[in-house]
Amino acid sequence: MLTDNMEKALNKQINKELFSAYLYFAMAADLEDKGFAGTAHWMESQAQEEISHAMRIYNFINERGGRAVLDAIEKPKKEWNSLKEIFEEALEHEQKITASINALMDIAVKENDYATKSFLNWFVDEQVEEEDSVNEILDKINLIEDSRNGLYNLDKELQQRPLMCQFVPEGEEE
Ligand code: OFO
Repeated sequence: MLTDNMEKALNKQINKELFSAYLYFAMAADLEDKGFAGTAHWMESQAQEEISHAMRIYNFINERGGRAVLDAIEKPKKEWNSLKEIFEEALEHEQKITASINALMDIAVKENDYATKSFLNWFVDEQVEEEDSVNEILDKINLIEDSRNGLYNLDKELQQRPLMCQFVPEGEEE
């Protein structure tokens, strides 16, 4: 059984993961509008991953006999000034999510909730990856500066990231 405190904190994290998805979809839409189709694709994949993080927590709450409760999702920003600004903000956001996962872990440790601690370990590792992948792209953007060639190649590289799932509109299936 989850304590009320742990359950509430996990539910808040569902909302944060869904906001992450919202934020990355908003970034993808802005990137698409600015002509960075490959980078927009990378962000769409990132947004899908965030939904899967929310689902993981939702399933865990249910498995532990708790009650998943959904709250309103904050409205994300619509526009950014540059590619660099988008990735700087994404990194800042991931750092906040890392802090939030650490705070959840603190609760689990304080409450001697071994099952939640074990569940959260996956998220602790995932956050290292999340920050690292955004940081890596940011480093490349800083190296490229305003080189059109460099931006073109980076956009092509980011296009390679696979989506977690493909949504095929009804009637368009193969
Ligand atoms: Fe769910 O890791 Fe990003 O936010």
